[in-house]
Order: sequence, then structure tokens, then C-alpha cells
Amino acid sequence: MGLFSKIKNMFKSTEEEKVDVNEEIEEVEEDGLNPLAIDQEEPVVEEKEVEEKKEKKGLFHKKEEEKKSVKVYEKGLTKSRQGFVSRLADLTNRYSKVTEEYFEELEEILIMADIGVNTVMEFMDRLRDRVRKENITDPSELKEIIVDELFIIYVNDEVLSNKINYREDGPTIILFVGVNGVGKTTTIAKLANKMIDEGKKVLMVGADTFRAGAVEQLKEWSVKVGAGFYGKEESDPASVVYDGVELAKKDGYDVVLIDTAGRLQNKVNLMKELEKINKVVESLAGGCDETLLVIDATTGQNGVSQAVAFKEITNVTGIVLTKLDGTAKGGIVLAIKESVGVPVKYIGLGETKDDLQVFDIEKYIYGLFKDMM
Ligand SMILES: Nc1nc2c(ncn2[C@@H]2O[C@H](COP(=O)(O)OP(=O)(O)OP(=O)(O)O)[C@@H](O)[C@H]2O)c(=O)[nH]1
Ligand SMILES: [Mg+2]
Repeated sequence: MGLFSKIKNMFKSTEEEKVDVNEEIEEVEEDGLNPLAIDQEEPVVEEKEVEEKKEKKGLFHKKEEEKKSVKVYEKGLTKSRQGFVSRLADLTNRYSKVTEEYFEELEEILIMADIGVNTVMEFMDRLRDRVRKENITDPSELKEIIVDELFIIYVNDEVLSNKINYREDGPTIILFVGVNGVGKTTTIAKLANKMIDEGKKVLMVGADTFRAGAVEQLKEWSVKVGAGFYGKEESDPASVVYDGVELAKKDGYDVVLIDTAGRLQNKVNLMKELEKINKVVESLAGGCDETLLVIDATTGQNGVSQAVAFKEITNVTGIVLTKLDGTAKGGIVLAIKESVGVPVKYIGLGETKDDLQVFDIEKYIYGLFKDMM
């Protein structure tokens, strides 16, 4: 079975299952599965059964969370779906045969979707190859193959990890970098919110001492999401990071999220600043566990260039692609991967604290192509 059908089955079924799951949850609750409802006097014979049922309930919760996440993808990718994906669907409808004109139009649509010229070229070669080998003449048959091939480009035989490397023996330190206005501060707030939900103790460190009001903005977010905060305006960013990491160690924080300035006069300054911050973290805690580069998806190829530039000046371990809800060209995920080879770890799909998702290529593809499936 091709990937297209696999993804279709995976997510289409989550929609249809909704009723069943709710019914089952009710059933479980009536069963007295709520641990609070269990009679304390009862003998412990049924403990195993209760555990099993609790586990079952935990699974339902997980399933519900999954469904919610699929919905956030679907909603956040609406513009892209109505943009380039609907042009793809339209192309399939207009042609009754796969012709050279069809290929040319397809190529143009993909380039317009910010997928990146090199990626599109490689993609077109593979597609033409398959069409020839498999003797495909009907454009509707190609629909599935297009989705499959796009996925193959992203994965490219690598094992891509979107997991954050958590540390066992002290706070996990995550540095956020990126040019101004891309969404660094908002992403920190969203990620803190997510981690706090998972039971982690999170400290935000405001080391953007360059822009007036930046420290205050982060502080406000920390109050909203219930994170700890350390920051100081008009001081040296590296010294703020020093104090912040010390505080995190002393107070037993699990995670430290460091906000940095997006705008320094030039690349050399930016590089020196990040070097200094890295040295401080190195000396206090053996180095940053992650350096996440934040890119605004609406800036298209410009965002791709930023990724290339940042990768040259610092050790970027992951990309956060923000504002995917604001673009009709969701192809930038593939372009970034192709140009910098760094995995997209999170995507921003809106402005609230809940609009950050761990990047999942399958949900992403479903969110984009669901109307074609
Ligand atoms: N629609 C949408 N807007 C977003 C998203 N992420 C951030 N924004 C908005 O983008 C704007 C800039 O976000 P900030 O978090 O302040 O960006 P920044 O990179 O910290 O900016 P500087 O501190 O100036 O460098 C804000 O209005 C955010 O609400 C997203 O995923 N979707
Ligand atoms: Mg900021």
C-alpha cells in the first residue's frame, strides 16, 4: 500500500471513530474506573483489572489528544490547502492525459508553493521516471504518486528526529535564535505551555536585551503560562544567561528556554553574541541541549536563506517554522529540509499558546492533501 492510502486510512478513520471512543469512555466511567470511585474497603483482588482499565482510559485520552492535534494541523493548513493544493487538484481535473504541458504546469505550481527549485527539479525527475516505468497516463493516478514522492523527498532515507534531547542530570537548556519578528518569544511561550502541561518545571530567560520591551514581553508570557522567569533589561545577554542558568540549577528547573535578540547590526556581532552565550552555558552546564532556529513560513525563500545563514554561524539542531497558518504555500517545510538538512521540530499554526505542534510529516501531509484523498 502506498503512503497516500496509508495516511488516508490513518486519519480518515480517526474522524469516523469519534462516537465509539466517547461511548467507550462513558462505559469505562460507569464501570467505576475513576479511581476515586473505587470502594476502599474492597479486597485488592481486582487491582490488576482496575489498572488495565485505567490504562485503557489513558489510551483514550491519548487518542483524543491525537485527534485534537490532527485538527490543529487541518485548521492551520487551510490556506495552503486552498492555495497550492487546490491548484494541484484542479490540474488533475483539467487534464485527461499526462502530457508535457501537464508536467510543466505541475512544476510551476510546486515552485510557487515555496518547495524550492532544486527540490522541485529532483521531484520532477523522479516523477517522470515513474510515469515512464509504470506506464501511467491518467493524471488521477498521479495524485497519489505525487504525495508519496513529496514524502520521500522529506524523509530522504534519513531517520529524522523531532524529539527534544532532554537531559537527565540537570536542566535541559534550549536556545532560541532567529531574525526579528519571526515568532521566537511567542514560540517560547507556546513550548513552555506544552512542557508545563507535561509536568515539567520551566524557566524562561529573557536575554533579548537589545530591543526595548522584549524582556517585559517574555515576562508577561511567563505569567500567562505559569513558567518561571529571569531577565534583565539593559544588560549583557550572556550575563543574563549566566544568572538564569544558575537560578535554574539552584531551583531545580527541568527546562530553560532562552530568548535572544533577533536583530544585531551585523552577522559578525550576532555570531560573537551567540558564541558568548554558548560559552557561558558550556561552562555552567556543558552546553545547550538544543539550538532552535525560528523561521517565519510566510517569508518563503527568504526564510530558507536565513536558515542557511544561521547554520553557518551557530550549531542549529532544529527548526521551528511559525505562521504556517498565514501562508498559502506550505511547501517551505520541504525546502528548508533540502537546503539545511536540519529537521523541523515544531510548527506554529496560530497566535495562541496552544497553537504549537510537534512536527509530524504524516499529519502535515494529511492536513495539506486531505481534500484530495
Ligand atoms: N499567525 C501566526 N502568528 C504568529 C505565530 N507565531 C508568532 N506569531 C506572531 O508574530 C508576531 C511576532 O512574534 P514574536 O514572538 O514577538 O517574534 P520575535 O521573533 O520574538 O520578535 P523580536 O523579539 O522582535 O525579535 C506576533 O504578533 C505573534 O503573535 C504563528 O504561528 N501564527
Ligand atoms: Mg522576541
